[in-house]
Amino acid sequence: MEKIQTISLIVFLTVCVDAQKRPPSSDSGGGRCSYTFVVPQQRVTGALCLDTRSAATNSSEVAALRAELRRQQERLEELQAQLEQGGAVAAEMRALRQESDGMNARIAQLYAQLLHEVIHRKDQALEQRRVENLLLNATTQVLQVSSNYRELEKKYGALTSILSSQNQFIARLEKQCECRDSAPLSSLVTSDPPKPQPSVHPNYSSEARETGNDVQRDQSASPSQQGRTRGVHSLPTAAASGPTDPPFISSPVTKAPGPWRDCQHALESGETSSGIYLLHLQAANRLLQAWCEQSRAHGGWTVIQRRQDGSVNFFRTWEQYKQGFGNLDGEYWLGLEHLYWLTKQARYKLRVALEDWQGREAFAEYDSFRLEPESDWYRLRLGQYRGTAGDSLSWHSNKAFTTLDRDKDAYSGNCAHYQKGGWWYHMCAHSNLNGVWYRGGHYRSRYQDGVYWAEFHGGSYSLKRVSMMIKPT
Ligand SMILES: [Ca+2]
Repeated sequence: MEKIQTISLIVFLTVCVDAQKRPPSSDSGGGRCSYTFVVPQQRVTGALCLDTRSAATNSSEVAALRAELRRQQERLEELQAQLEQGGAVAAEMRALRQESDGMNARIAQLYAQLLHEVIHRKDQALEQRRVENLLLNATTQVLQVSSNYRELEKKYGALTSILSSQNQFIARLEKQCECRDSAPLSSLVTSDPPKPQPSVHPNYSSEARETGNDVQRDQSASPSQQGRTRGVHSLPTAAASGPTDPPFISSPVTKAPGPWRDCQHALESGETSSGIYLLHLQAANRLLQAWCEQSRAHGGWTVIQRRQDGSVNFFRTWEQYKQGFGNLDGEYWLGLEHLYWLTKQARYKLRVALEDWQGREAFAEYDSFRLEPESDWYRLRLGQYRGTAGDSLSWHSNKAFTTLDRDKDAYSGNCAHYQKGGWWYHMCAHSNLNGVWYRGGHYRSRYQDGVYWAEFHGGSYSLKRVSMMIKPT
């Protein structure tokens, strides 16, 4: 449909038909009109022409425009989506910023803590240095005290040694005094032992005569002579020596060699005279020499200890009490180790024979006697008492042996130190036959350190002769 639109301002309309270019027969779309609006305008003086030939292309342009529009819309949507996404990113950024702020605050807090810690550590280091200094001072003091203690110990050792030699010296002086009373001056120089008194006691008389000779040999024999004696007759188990004291002097075996299990064994084998016998302890497979008392109290007694003239110092160490010391035919101690093995062989009884300075005799017998091994400090195990001297040893039963250098007694100090000899001390003693041999009976000493048996004359009376003997029951 074609018509001419009339606009109020239209002056005239010219229709131009381009018949020449587009014949009606060839135009399948029918007659197509083209309009030319001539709009008078004040500025336009000429005619306006519209070329309607481009109408066909306009539709494609429109389509293209629409497509473009759609594309633009899609792009717009895309951008909107991106914008929305951007909003999320922004929110995320905000959150991150907040988090970062929080982290900063936390870092600041940690930094403050670290500073505090550093300051604290510094204080601690100062405190540690102070404690270290204190420790160092204390250690120095301990070392000083320890050094002082060692020094005191050395002094104590030296004093003990001096004391021991003084005891010996006093014993020698006493002997000399006695000699001065009964012998010419010349005999004082040779330090001869007291001459035995044949009338003192019939049981001791023969023994005492021998003693005089033995002691003389012990005191005056030259080292070479003694060495020769030992070279010939000494036993490997019978030697013990101290730094200052004479060693255990082995004497020649005066009797026919057995060897015997003990003196009772020798007696039963017909050896009826007293003297030194060679014994063989089968349990320990060891040989030892001992004095056998074959006449007193029915004989068969193995003498394990004897005092009679003060010729031997009994203020000795553990090792010496363990191995034995003295003169077998004079004063001696048989040795704890030998005693242990001896009394292991059978059940033995103990007889303690005592004699005072007036010649009065007494004895104490115990129906069993044995020692525990050295690991139990040679603890004494004693049986029932009988006798005339009184019981001054049962109090010491079940007690360990104590010496100058090994304190096993119940007293706060060392009993052996005060009583000057090894013994089975309890809280010190009711008896000690290994003390200082004082001449004359009652003695004056700061300590109760004589050869005493409390039930027989008390603790301040030092006995003249004592012996301890054992025999199987
Ligand atoms: Ca003690």
